[in-house]
Amino acid sequence: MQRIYLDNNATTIVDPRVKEAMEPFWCQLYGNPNGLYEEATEVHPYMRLAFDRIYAGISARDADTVLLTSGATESNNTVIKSVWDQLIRTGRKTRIVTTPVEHPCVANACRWLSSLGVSVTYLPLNADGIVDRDTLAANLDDDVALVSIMWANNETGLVFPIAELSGLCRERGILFHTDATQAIGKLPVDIQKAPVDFLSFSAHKFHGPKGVGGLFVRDGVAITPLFHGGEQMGGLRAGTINVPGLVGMGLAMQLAVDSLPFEDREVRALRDRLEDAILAMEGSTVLGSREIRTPNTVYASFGGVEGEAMIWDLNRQGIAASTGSACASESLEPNATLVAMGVENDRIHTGVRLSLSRFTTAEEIARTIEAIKVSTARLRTISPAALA
Ligand code: C6P
Repeated sequence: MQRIYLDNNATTIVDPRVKEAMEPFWCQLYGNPNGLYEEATEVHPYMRLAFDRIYAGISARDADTVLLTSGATESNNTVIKSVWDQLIRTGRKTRIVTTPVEHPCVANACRWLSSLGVSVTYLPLNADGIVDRDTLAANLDDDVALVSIMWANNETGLVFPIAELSGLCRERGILFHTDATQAIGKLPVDIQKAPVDFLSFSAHKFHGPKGVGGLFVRDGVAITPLFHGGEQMGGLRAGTINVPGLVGMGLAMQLAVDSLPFEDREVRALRDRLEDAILAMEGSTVLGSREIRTPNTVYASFGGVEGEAMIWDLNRQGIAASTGSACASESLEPNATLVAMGVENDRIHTGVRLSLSRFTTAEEIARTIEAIKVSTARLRTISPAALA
């Protein structure tokens, strides 16, 4: 049985063109780029090309900085701890403003700062499940060091109005960070239109390799390194540069941007077909309006069917999906995103995240729809909470 992969918000298949582009950097072009000999310098043009592709992908300017990191977790930690070091520890500001639906690498970094006595404000979500301009405006004052709001949520796919929110912070002179991990490759990400100061991303979410990501830092914004060590990245991110990862991420970024029209048309159409079929099933609901969601994501609830049971049953039928964030899949706590969105208790454990990619086919979606019907029917006959 050919398996169907529908957990693309957790990670994606590496595009074969990206794999091929990385190939020479294992056994041929393996020099440490900080060396002074030919094996080192011969990788420089490939690194430059990769950085050019990354800068172009988010419309960064030459004077801006993009740090190569190990992924969005590191990028997000760098921003939050750097702002603490620069503005809060020094007594210039006291507060961080964020949302209750950030990925754990933002949420737990903020929690750690709270344990040090930093005040963290969690903005309430509006009826659409996002933060609006007025809510942010009402929570800003001169004490705010940083606003950190994700571009798109990894579980629901809901998209936050980052251009508007970052524009507001720019007007007030407050630093703005966005975790764009789930936005790159799904939506246009243009930091000339959205005046953010920091932006994080991870290559493996857009058909690049795992363990490599980036942090955009706007020109003129100071940053304290998370890692102390060598002089790589101008001393802002020490550690030997992951050349294969950088080369792979550069091409993956370019392909992701080139694929945006396809994502918006074809992937969205498949997602909508899946979503329409789910909504036509008795007792099923979908979280958040599809107009403000990433085109690849649907977070569905099959009334009376435990999300985890559904995942196991779909897995038996050859389909990979999740109940939410992969890194929280072993947690027994109720899903924080759903709690923040005010989802009723009896629905909180019934969520299933289905996330497509540009590699998902119409035939796979047709098979998934049939499999969901089979799983729901089977599980409702054995679940005590099932609908009558
Ligand atoms: N979300 C998910 O299943 P790393 O692991 O550092 O490459 O990316 C972390 C990360 C940061 N921000 C957002 C919005 C994310 O979605 C992720 C990864 C996966 O939803 C794995 S937990």
